[in-house]
Parts: sequence; C-alpha cells; structure tokens
Amino acid sequence: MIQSVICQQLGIQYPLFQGGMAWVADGQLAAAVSNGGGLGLIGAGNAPADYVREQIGVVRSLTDKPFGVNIMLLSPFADEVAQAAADEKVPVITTGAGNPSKYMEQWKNAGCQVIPVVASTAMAKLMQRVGADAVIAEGCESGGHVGELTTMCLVPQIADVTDLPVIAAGGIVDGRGVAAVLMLGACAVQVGTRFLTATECNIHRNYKDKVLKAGDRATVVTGHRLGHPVRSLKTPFARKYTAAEYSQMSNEELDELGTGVLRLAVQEGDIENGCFLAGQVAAMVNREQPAAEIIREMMEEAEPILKGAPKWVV
Ligand code: TUI
Repeated sequence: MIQSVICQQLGIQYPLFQGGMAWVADGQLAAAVSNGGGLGLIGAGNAPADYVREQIGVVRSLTDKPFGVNIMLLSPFADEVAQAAADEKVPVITTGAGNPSKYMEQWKNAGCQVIPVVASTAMAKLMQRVGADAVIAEGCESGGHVGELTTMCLVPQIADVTDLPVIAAGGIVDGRGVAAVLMLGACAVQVGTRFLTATECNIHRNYKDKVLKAGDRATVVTGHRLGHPVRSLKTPFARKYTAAEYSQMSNEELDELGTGVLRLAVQEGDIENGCFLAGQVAAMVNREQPAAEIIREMMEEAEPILKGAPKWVV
C-alpha cells in the first residue's frame, strides 16, 4: 500500500486529499472520502459560518475519521468561517486564494493542522515561517482559481524551498499522476475534478454529464483582468465572460457578470449561465464511482508504476 509521512501526521490511510471545491464539497462528499481512507474536505467557498458549521455536523454524523475544511480567503465570510473552524476544532484546515497568516495563531491554538495552498515559492517559505504543518502545491491544470505555474514546475520548486510535507494538486486524476508527483517531491496528492462524478457528490446531473463528456481542450481560463484567473469548462458563460473581458465593460460590470455563476452550475445545472469549474483532466473522468472506489483505484494503479520504475535505469 502507498503510504507517506502525511498518513501518520494526519491519521489517514492513503496520502490523498479531496479538493475543497466551493459549492461542491459538502459534508456528504467529505465523509465519503474520509471513510474511503483519504482526507475529505468541506469547501467553505463564499458561504457563511452557519453553513460550514452545519456541514461539519454532517461529516461528524457520518464518520469518526479525520476531515478538513477549506477556507477560501477571498470570501467576505472568511473571518467568521476561520473562527467557526477553530471553535469546532476541525482536524485540518486548508486555505486557498490568498495568505492565511493572520489566522495562524487562532488555528494552532485550537489544535488544528493548517495546510495552505501555495502557488509560489515565496508563499511556501512564508507559510513554513508562520507555522504551517504542510503545504499544497497546486498547479494551473486545476479547476477553479489558478496560479501561473504548472504542477510539473511548481511541485519540485516548492519541495526545494521547504522541509514541510508537500501535497501536489492540479492535473492528477489516476495512478500515473500519483506516481509522477511522488517523483517530483510530493508526499501526497489532492484530487478535485475526479470527485465531481463521485456517487456521493451532490452536484446537478448536468454538471456531471458535462465532465463525463469533456475532451482534452474542454477548459479555459477566464478572469485575468480582475486578477483572479479561474479555470472552467468552455460553456456559453465562459465565452460570454471572455468577450466581456476584452470589451469596454467596466470592472464593476464584469464583477457583476461573474456573481452567482458557480451556484447556477452546481445547483441549477444551468448550461447557459452557469460557470462549471473543472481541471484539464476532465477528459480523463469517464465514470461515476463511489469515492472510496476512486481512492482505492488511484492508489492501486500507482503502486505497480512505482514498483516498475527501476526498469528505466540500466
Ligand atoms: O482557491 C483555489 N481554487 C478556487 S477558489 C474558487 S472561488 C473564487 N471566487 C472568486 C474569485 C476567485 C475564486 C474557486 N476555485 N485553489 C487554491 C489556490 N490558491 N490556487 C491558487 C492559490 C493561491 C493564489 C495566491 C494561493 C495563495 C496566493 O497568494 C497570494 C498572495 O498574497 O501572494
């Protein structure tokens, strides 16, 4: 079985995190992943603290395994969600889309392990200095908010500047990806897109179908103009937004255009107006499966690949 330092550190069976996908990663999905031996995460996204508390209750009612909450730092509710996570003493807190330094003391005092997403070596060094327990190096193959570097380039550079465990994210969908990032210096993976079609994932049927049908060039990055590039499936909304970015439209109007579009995709399955976040690996997601099966399959695939590695060395 594939194991690494992160398994002992967090008390999980397999070195696999589920992405903290906004609107998608609820208590039910997180519990299914944790029960499958990975680390399940609740995605706080732009939701208020009450929603997050409720979902923590859902996870705790379904599993006694470790789990986490992902806090999206651009959220207007980030402060109250940060407090709720500390009050609830969630085992693991991951963060995205910003610098979580100001919450560090609060979370460490509550006994939480803090694992920020970093998109640069500078941020990785800072996170080590302020007491993070590990870092997630997320390449721009991922869905949602993206940095500039690819997983292939980011993971080894992050591994070179920190002694902390590195979890690789972005572009990992099967055992080949798991094996590859372990070679780059990661000790675990974070997987988002593949869990979109997990049986326990409560997104709209249309969202799952779009992912299942996606081809190799199905995604596009929009949002550069407002400083928050986001990868999503090429849909009427993505085309409309791209056109708007290059038009005379004001930044305020552009911001307005992007408001509420994740909910429209996840809850309404609105093909015209929804923004369907997904990573570049969407094309390789071809089946609906229980979360536990996804985890087991990825780990079982990676093992013979890693064991076969000596054949490349004569
Ligand atoms: O955060 C994500 N993925 C996301 S967040 C999201 S919701 C959203 N809503 C409105 C605008 C933008 C997004 C959908 N998907 N992934 C983790 C991630 N974090 N990727 C990149 C980063 C990151 C970027 C900059 C982390 C730290 C960072 O530091 C900024 C700084 O201060 O230097």
